[in-house]
Amino acid sequence: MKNMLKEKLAQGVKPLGTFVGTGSAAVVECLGCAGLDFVILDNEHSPIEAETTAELVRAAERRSITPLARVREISRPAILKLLDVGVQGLIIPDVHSAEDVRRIVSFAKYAPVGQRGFCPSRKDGWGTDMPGSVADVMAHFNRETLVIPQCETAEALADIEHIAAMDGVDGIFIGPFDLSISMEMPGDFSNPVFQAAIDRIIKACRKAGKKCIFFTGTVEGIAAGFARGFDGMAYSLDAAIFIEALRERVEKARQLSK
Ligand code: 3PY
Ligand code: MG
Repeated sequence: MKNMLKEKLAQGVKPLGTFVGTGSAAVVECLGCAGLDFVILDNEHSPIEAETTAELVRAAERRSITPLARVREISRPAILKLLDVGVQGLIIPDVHSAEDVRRIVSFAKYAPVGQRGFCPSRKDGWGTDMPGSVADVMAHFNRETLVIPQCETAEALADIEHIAAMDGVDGIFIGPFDLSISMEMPGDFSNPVFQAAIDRIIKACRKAGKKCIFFTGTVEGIAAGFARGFDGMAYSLDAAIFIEALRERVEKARQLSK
């Protein structure tokens, strides 16, 4: 299956997505109906595991919204299971070093780039959708699978030029909350030192020819992020969007009912 998000990132059409933590396939369908480009099925900060992820991927495919997953940890089973149920890219949190990234690539990409284990699985219709020989399938998934480590630790920031340039890395996803915490300025996003770190990450990605994706909790932040030069933006998370939209309506209804 062609990775539409990869294509949109290459074309510079400003793809927009959100995190999903509710584990609801109906919510994923709604996000597709609403016109988002990608969803990040959050296996880190929510109860979602690979089994639920498979159901959410089906919903995403039904509505042509690219399913990515954020992995729970840097381990072979955590990465392999998500790729085998058909997610088209990985966001990997809590990266501390180039060695972490080397391990991520070795689990996520087939030889010769990495050492991903091979088995017919949901991603290829259990062998019925294989695009050619085993070698062709390996090359296909290596090409179509996005591997995007997060830059959200001071250690990753310190080596970001090296990390962004590594083979098998398609881009970097900045986690502003954890990065600010790791830089000992929790939530102080306007701090010039924090802003300089963001510029450094963008520059490292540009120099390496890789994509840079940012997270924002506001609609204004989406436009500001694209204006700053991010290739993609992740806006908020499903539960928070639902609460905000509903709260607005509840408040309006209460005002109108006075
Ligand atoms: C962070 O801000 O730390 C993130 O990981 C965003 O999801
Ligand atoms: Mg984080």
